[in-house]
Amino acid sequence: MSSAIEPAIRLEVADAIATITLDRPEALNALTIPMKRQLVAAFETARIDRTVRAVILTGAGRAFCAGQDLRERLDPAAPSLGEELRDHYNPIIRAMRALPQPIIGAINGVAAGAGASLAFACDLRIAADTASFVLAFGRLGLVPDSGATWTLPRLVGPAKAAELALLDEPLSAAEALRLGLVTSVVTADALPGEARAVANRLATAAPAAVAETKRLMAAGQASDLETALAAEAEAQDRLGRSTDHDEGLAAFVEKRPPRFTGG
Ligand code: LHQ
Repeated sequence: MSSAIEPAIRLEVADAIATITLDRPEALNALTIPMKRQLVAAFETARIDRTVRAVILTGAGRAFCAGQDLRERLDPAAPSLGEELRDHYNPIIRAMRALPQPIIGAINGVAAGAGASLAFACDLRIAADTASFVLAFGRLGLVPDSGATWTLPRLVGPAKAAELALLDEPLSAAEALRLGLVTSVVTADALPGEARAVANRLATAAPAAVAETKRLMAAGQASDLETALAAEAEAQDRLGRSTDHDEGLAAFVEKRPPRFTGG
């Protein structure tokens, strides 16, 4: 299935993978209000599609996303920045973090401002060697937003996060790899194939286990050890009664790859 969601978000579903493309290359995929609404809608479409086991988020053209469309902000009728965040950005980040399926950010070029925040909200990131991350908020007299104050310190540690946020220096793909912010760096030509390969691996994993892993890893960031231990036991109890767990055990004994069905 392929559908063009107006105005500049593309959603394609094929072989259990939903690919969401920010598609406004002439403005480096800078985000307008209609795009943000459609991005939330695209994640919702992926969420309720039971055939979708993994999501790829990427950008068309030479950039991943240049963040907020700054020209749109010049409109005197533009909402206040607080409204903009509460009504348009925060719902995207919530949708991404609450999505049961894992999201792979295929970072094909520069990710700036809220574009970097989108990349940080993915579960895994793969970068083209031409990609870079730049917070860019400070030079506009703003704080990092769209979850970046929460995600970035958790991804790279507080010291590096402070450096990136306060100095606004671009972080290269190579440096992002060294920090563990991205899983791998490939050429721009190889990026779509590499993203699909990782998505395929996730699409053949047990979906409930993947969803619970994503949920528990996030919850673990904000809880104490006892709470995490209890949450793991509760989830494992449920997963232990699933047919996918039976299949995993059977596959081990029969020395074959498991075929998970989501049961
Ligand atoms: C753009 C943009 C853009 C419009 C490139 N808007 N057109 C902010 C406020 C509101 C609410 C809440 O949160 C936020 C969060 C944020 O996202 S703040 C950060 C906003 N983003 C930026 O400050 C990044 C601005 N862009 C840049 O610094 C550069 O364009 C980068 C470093 C991304 C890329 O540089 P270049 O490769 O040299 O490309 P370029 O600057 O020549 O851009 C190409 C075109 O894209 C150009 O249009 P033109 O018609 O002149 O060819 C740019 O105007 C347009 N573009 N970013 N954010």
